[in-house]
Amino acid sequence: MIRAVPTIPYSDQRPGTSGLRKKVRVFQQPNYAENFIQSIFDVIERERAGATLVIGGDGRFLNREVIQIAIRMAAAATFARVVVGQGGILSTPAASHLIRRRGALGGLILSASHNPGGPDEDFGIKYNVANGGPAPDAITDAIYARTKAIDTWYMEEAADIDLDTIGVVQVGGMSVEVVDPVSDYADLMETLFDFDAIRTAKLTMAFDAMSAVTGPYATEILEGRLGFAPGTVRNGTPLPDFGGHHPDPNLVHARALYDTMMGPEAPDFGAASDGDGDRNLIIGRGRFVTPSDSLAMLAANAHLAPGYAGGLKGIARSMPTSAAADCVAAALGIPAYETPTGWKFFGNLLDAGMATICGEESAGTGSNHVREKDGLWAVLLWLNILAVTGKSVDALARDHWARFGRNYYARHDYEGVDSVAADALMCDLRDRLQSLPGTALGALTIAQADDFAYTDPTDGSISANQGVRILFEGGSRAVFRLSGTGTSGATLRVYLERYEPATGNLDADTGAMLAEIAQAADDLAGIRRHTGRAAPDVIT
Ligand code: VG1
Ligand code: CO
Repeated sequence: MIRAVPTIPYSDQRPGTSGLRKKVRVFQQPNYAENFIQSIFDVIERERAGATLVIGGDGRFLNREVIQIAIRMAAAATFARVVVGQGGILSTPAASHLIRRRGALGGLILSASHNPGGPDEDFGIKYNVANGGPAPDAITDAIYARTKAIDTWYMEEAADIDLDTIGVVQVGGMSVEVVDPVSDYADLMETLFDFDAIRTAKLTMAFDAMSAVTGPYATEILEGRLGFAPGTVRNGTPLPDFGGHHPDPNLVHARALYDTMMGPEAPDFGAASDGDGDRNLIIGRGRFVTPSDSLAMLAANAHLAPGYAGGLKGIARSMPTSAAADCVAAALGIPAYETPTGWKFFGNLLDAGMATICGEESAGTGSNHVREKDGLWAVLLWLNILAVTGKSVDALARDHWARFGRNYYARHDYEGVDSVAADALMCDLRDRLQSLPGTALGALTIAQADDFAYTDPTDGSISANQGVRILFEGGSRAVFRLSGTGTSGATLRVYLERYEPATGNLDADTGAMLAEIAQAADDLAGIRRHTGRAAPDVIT
């Protein structure tokens, strides 16, 4: 029996950089999750009959409840089959893989990624399409439009299913298949990387799963299939509140790992992943590798792994990501693409075979094996490269810089800023763009200033207003944009980059190398004047 439930629209269901993210309390309002899910189903109304839908999440607070709702609604929406991870668990890259493998129409990924979880923290819903990647703007815009008009949602009158037992059950006319969330994904990794070489190299490692979704995947692959010592995976059990921490693998929130890797007992390799398993933090013994550098180093060495032995078609990076990967692309004689922030912009390039490896400065790296960034994939590619070359992370980084030069890089985040003040700062900058070239700020001179706009080379779609770029003479850069994943106030992100050629100073302190640009960025944008903040909350 299908029940039609009358509802009224919410005005705040616009998907951001990566789906709809709100406080749990917002999602707990009557009909809130239902309205959004029904809006997704309404947008795909013509394709959904008889189709397969993948559902899974990162295990955070509210995950199971929303999965049960989504299953009942999918049955009413005439899907033929739902594939759901056991316990409601699927990492974002594993969900992407499952969508592709099962030929699903799409998937619902329940996560707020690196944002904290728990009754007073964040939840999120993201729709991915048939290629396994996040829905492109045209679809998220249509979903948002639908949320503003919705008046009814539909569900099959059925009880909750048992999410913990692998097998198939019926909900109305639809079958629900509860699957092992790890095995398909782990098998895929074995096809890409030389597990024997990694095993034989006898590397030591610490992996911090941050009490988030990667725990079961990392335990199976690293300790199970690759033979790393028990205990290599730390915080390996997904918890609804991530143990009260931010599951954000950066130098602030993964501080314990950083301290281990800088200490006397450091293993060869350290890594961490985020709430939903799509980000990675890479730290060698005594050497932190910025995500932008990691992208470049992985791209330069990817051919050492079996999955990429044939070489790369192209490298894509988001605009705020440093240009280190562009240097590698130039050396390899392959194209480099610069896209707006968010993985949804890589999908078309990957589908068209134009790019093989993609990355973002926010600790996201991935390839054409799925259509999401993939934390463990990056870790395994690093391990494969270390095993084959016999080099340490530090040596590999130094060799890379000696060949390509070094892009000193940092991101300064000002979190929970008053939205009106943040908008005013950005408007103010945008208004002055045309008059900025030629302006001197200390020793720096502005060569070019613009608001980044991207034209997708495969379908010609245009995404404008993707961040203000201030390019200085000599190749240094400051970029300003507002986050599209936060749930309270605004987060201002300021990205700072300075290129030092191979003949330059390759082993300097990043903060010192960027101090002049940071000062220029503050002077130019009036960060203190607009936000009242004297310093960033987080530097990554
Ligand atoms: C941030 C990152 C972006 C990333 C996005 C989703 O977006 O900057 O690079 O793709 O999070 O990552 P924003 O709009 O807050 O800057 V995840 O791991 O949170 O799904
Ligand atoms: Co994530």
